[in-house]
Amino acid sequence: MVPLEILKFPDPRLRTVAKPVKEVTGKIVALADQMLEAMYEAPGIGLAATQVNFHQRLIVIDVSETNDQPLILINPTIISGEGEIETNEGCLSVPGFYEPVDRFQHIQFEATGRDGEPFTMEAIDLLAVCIQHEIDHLDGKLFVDYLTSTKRQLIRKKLQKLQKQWA
Ligand code: QAP
Ligand code: CO
Repeated sequence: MVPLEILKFPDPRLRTVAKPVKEVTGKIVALADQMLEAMYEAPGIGLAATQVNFHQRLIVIDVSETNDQPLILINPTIISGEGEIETNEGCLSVPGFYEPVDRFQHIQFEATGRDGEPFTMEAIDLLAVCIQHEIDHLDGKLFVDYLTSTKRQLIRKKLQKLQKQWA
């Protein structure tokens, strides 16, 4: 199988708003499994379909130290959030940059699983942060959007320069 390519900021395709998954087909499950592979390979703790240029509401996450707790969340929605936590966030689409971002510390969310069954769940701390970060991707948002425009422009310039070197 062809490995998935991860889009890099400021690629305009990262601004696409993803469409809800209508049905959890074999194709969706196969994409989710490939995304998990790409995420572990990176290595990362979360990846949204938007980042691999599939504009459907699907994210994969594994915040465990042992890389054995994969989560596949289809059509994830935050129902409620409380508290605040600041985390040094990074992103596979913004390689090499980490900046503090404030998010809810505790969330309740709903999603559909790999088996096509909807469920609701609670998450705290890093998992809660990661889910919020990945859902942002599905809405065309990046963590750099929470930084000052000066910082965001600096990151954009540095990444554009690097990408010209790679091309
Ligand atoms: C989102 O990000 C996240 O810059 C997931 O060179 C990150 O997996 C949520 C990565 C932190 C909360 C806290 C970043 C890999 C991975 C890089 C990632 C890099 C290599 C980022
Ligand atoms: Co990201």
